[in-house]
Amino acid sequence: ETLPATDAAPASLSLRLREGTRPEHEQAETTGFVEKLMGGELDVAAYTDLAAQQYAIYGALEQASAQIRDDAQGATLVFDELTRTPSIEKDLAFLVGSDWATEIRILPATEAYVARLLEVGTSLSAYAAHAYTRYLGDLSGGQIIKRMMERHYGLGPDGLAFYTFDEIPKAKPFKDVYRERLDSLDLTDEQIAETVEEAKLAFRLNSALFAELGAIHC
Ligand code: VER
Repeated sequence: ETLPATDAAPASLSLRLREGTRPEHEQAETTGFVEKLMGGELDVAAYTDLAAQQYAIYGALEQASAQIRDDAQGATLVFDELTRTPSIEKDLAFLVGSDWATEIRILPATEAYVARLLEVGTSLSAYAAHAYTRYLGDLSGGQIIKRMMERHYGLGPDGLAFYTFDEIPKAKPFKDVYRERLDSLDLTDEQIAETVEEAKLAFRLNSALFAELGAIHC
């Protein structure tokens, strides 16, 4: 990779996020849990456990979304069609049963992830980082995960509502709009650097969760 000339326009936030989290993405994608889940070596119980952790994570993320909406800049990043909590609730009702809320248990790595979201999630830069990491991931790799869960574990559409964005028929144009919104935020250089750092942390929190799920299911 060549360094930009000093007079070149600085890279956009969306590009800096993509480039800045590339190693962390690679790391998350290649954890044993993810590789085995994707390869059909695990079972529906492993997928269900992941869904339960995501229930807690999206509860906190979407609580932050509801608050950041009150901020003019924050509001530009909040899209109702991304909201995942009701979809995860549907998936868990199917996967676990109507008593899912008392049956699921939240792992320590999930608690740490949720704590971070509750701590910083209503700052604009941190919200941008966490929402980017999850939602653009769900619209990208998430669609591959959906196909693998269908193929290997006979799921879908019941149990896979999380990966189904009814109001986003095409991920690509939506992701383009989302990146434009990120790039239109009025952030200082310092806030941009903070956003990239927080996104790296968001990936690491996901990897730590996969490690814990791997210790249980692999
Ligand atoms: Fe990734 N992802 N991903 N991903 N992803 C893409 C883009 C992307 C993929 C594939 C792809 C995660 O895991 C996976 C994220 C975030 C995350 C492709 C494009 C696979 C196959 C897996 C694992 C099954 C995880 C765990 C995360 C974060 C929690 C983001 C944010 C993006 C958008 C990158 C950008 O800026 O364009 C094919």
